[in-house]
Amino acid sequence: MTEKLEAVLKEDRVFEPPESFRRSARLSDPAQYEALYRQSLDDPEAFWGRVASELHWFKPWERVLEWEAPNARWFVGGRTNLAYNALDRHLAARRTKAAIVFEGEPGDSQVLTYHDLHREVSKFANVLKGLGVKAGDRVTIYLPMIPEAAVAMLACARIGAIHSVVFGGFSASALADRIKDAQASVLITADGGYRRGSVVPLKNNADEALADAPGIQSVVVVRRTGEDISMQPGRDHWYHELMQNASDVCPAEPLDAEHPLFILYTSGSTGKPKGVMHTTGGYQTYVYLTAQYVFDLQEQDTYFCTADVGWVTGHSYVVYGPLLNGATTVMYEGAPNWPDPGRIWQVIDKYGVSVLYTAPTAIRAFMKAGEQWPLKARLESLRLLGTVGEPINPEAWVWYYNVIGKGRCPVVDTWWQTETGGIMITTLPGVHPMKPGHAGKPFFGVEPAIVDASGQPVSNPDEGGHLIIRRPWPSMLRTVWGDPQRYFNQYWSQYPGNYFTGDGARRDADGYYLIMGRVDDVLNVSGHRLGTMEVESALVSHPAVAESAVVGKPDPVKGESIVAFVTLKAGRAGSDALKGELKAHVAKVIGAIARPDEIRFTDALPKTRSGKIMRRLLRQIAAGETDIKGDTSTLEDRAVVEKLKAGE
Ligand code: 6R9
Repeated sequence: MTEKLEAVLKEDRVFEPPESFRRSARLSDPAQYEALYRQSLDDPEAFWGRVASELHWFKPWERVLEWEAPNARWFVGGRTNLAYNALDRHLAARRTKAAIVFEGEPGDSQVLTYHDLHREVSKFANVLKGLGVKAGDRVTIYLPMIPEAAVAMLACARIGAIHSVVFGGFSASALADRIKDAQASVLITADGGYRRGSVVPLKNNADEALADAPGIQSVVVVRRTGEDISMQPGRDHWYHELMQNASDVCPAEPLDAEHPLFILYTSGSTGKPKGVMHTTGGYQTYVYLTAQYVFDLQEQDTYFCTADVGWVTGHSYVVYGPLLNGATTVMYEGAPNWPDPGRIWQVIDKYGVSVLYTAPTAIRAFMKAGEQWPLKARLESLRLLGTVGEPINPEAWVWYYNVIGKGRCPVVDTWWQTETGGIMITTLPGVHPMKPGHAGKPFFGVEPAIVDASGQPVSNPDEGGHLIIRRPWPSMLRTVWGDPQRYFNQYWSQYPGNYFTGDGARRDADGYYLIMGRVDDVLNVSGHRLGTMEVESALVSHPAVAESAVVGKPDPVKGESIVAFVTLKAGRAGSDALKGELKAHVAKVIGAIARPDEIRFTDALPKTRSGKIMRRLLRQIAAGETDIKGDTSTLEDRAVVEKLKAGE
């Protein structure tokens, strides 16, 4: 943790919110933040009740919160519908305003007004009903970043079906695992999607997955690339054909506030990815408010978040947060640097984007490609910049601020997780001075703390510890799908009554949080979470592999790269060809994002006497450190470490 920290701490400049921004910001006075924050902690029921009442409820709640750790219920007894709040609620004042502006990788584009989106969602909700989908049923969505992805999510929300979006970059077997775990009955996919000039064969992957996931009764296929694909009669249907005959009248279902909204799979330190479950009333209230204040959303904004809907950022801040606020959200299909590193800046100029939200790994890649690319664009529509997904190194922060924001756009460094549903720690753009590398202050209603292993708060400013959250917030995950025990063990057992984030952090004398990264066996590769165990079990499923241990290694662009130490079965010899084969095997089992960057063959792995792999040592070896620090007294065989260091 200390090495990571040193890199982060080099910058000590503080940047005030630019005056031109502050003048028209929703909040511009630190005293306003302090007063609202205090209210949100002193009387959370009054605070969140007030926010929720800005949305539509078919039936008012009886109690704002019922809390008995680890189970929270928000807006108890209330009935509402997120699709209604994101669409119908805006029709009177914003009917012809652009809701979704879509840019395809090949350069095609499409604009859906609130009226259009409301119609498409209503029709697709009727399509789902026609396929027998009922409230509470699970629908898996495996689509590229095209408007139909948002339509499908909102259509599920409209009828109370629970969506489970699976990132289009995941493999057939990862898709099959997620379909089976959720026991989904309908799959929505496309013939293909565009990525870096080639076609991702989504339907072929889906067919392969379905051979192993027979619970799916109907598949809806969006025609995107025109690929030749096979359609299984009776099971597979074209989206456009079903939509042609669907009625555009579908009243939003009045759902219980705690009705499940979605499941989203994410990696943990042990076992298979877990299905994080979010519910309706609290989630919509929290993402509505965070999108509004953190991005300072105003009527004339054009907002662009580059995340894929396959990740939580795509759920909360491509689709739900902006639409709940009646904003215009840009969806971009492909890679932001395809066909060249100027693409993202062109998209910003083309649509006049005013708020940009992206990941540090993308910023570092743009830095590496050179200033000439953004300098070719005007970028004058931008007024606010955001980052998410991993710690941002101050160098990248300052580049983003100067080269992209030209010193006139505040940068919000937003810390949150799949489990938290919405942004938890950030500066507010018109209010707080910015410190590069520090995420900033807790959002309204969030009470973080930094504790040592025994749960005692650390006593000094800038002292590192585990980041926990002391009380429930509206968009908190409610459970791990099908596994309440794992929900308890993972998040609530270490510090009873408190939510454990899995991150290390420190807080400075001004109350700014600095996130130091995961303290568990979760990697963060290009802002994507991956469990070391997932990659290890993919490797071990190859016939040549006896055992493997996977660790992260600091990487200047990706944040972390994946290094796999592998021991082979008797009679198998390591070779470059086998390294290539193992990398391809992992990509096939999980998806390209999990492909190891480096494979190292070894005779043995360093273990404790009780047989636990000592990853701490492997991390140091992977990083090329020669002087192995820390306690090695429990190591069973010191010679193993010497050999690994020597690269044998
Ligand atoms: C939203 C999202 C969550 C993990 C989280 C932390 C890391 C996210 C960060 C950050 C430092 C930030 N993380 N934002 N670290 N600064 N601004 O990314 O969700 O995919 O679940 O990842 O990402 O380690 O625990 P998710």
